[in-house]
Amino acid sequence: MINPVPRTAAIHDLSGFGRSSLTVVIPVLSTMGVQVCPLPTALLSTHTSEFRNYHLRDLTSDMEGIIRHWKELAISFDAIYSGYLGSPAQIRIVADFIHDFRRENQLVVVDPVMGDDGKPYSAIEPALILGMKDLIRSADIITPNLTEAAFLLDETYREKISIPEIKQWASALADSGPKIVIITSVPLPDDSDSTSVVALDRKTNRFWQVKCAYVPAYFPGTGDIFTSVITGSLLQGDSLPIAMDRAVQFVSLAIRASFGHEFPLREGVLLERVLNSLRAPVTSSSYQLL
Ligand code: PXL
Repeated sequence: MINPVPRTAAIHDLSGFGRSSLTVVIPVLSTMGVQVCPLPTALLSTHTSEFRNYHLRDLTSDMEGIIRHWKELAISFDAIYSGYLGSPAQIRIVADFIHDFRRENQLVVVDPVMGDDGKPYSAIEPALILGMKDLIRSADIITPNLTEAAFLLDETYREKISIPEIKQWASALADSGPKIVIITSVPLPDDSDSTSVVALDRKTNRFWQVKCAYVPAYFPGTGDIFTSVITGSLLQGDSLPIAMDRAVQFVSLAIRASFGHEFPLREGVLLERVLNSLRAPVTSSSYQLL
C-alpha cells in the first residue's frame, strides 16, 4: 500500500524551550506535507546549548515500548529520520529500528548531531561519537556539519578547508555506507563572508555545492531545520541539489528573520514567521557542480 501522505518516523528528543529537535522537526515536515510519527528519545526543559540546569528525562525504555507496539501494528515508514541521541544504548535501538523497519523505496536519514564550531555539545561523550560512527553505516543520507564530519573521521576540525579536502572527507564518509553525504557549515577558502553546503551523491559520483551569505550568529536548532527540509524535499520528489537549495534558502531566511531582533540566540530562530514559505514552489536555485 502506498501512503497517501508520506510518513516518517522521527527519532529525536523533545526539548520544551529553544526551538530544536522535535519542536522544529514536526512543524517543518508537517508544513511540507509529511506525516511525522515521533519516537521521542528524551524529554528536556530546554536544549543543552547555552542553557544550564536543564531538566532531562531519558526515555530509552519508553522507546522500546513504542517500537514494540509499532511492530505489532506493522506500520510502514517512507522515511526513518534520526537526530540528537543521548547514549550508545539509544544508538543501538535506532540501528535495530532501521534494520527492523527497512523496506524498499525508503529514505533513512541520520543527522549525527554531536557538536558545532569544533566542540562537542555539553552532553556528548566519546562513546556516543563511537556509536554514531557505526550508526551512519545504516543510513542512506547523513547530514553532519563540518565539526561532526571531523568527529566521524577522527580528523582535526579546522576553520578553513580546501575543496579537494572537503571532497575527500565526503568520499571517506560515503565509503562507510551512506549513499548521500551532505556536509553543512563548510567555509569557502577565499570568502569569509559566505558559507556553503557540500554534498556527494555516491550513485552518480557527483559533488554539489550551495553557497550562501554567512551570518555571524549561532542559533541552535538550525541543523534540525536543515535536515528536516532535506527530508521533506526528497520525500516530495525533489533532486538532491534542489533539496539542498531549498534547505539552505529556508535556513538563511529563518536566520535573517531572527537576527535583527534582540532576543537571546539560544531561543532559536523565529520559525513561526517563515514556516509558510516552505509551501511556495521553488523559484530560484543556485547549486553548482563541484
Ligand atoms: O539542535 C540539536 C540539539 C537537539 N537536541 C538537544 C540539543 C541540541 C543541541 O544542542 O541539546 C537536546
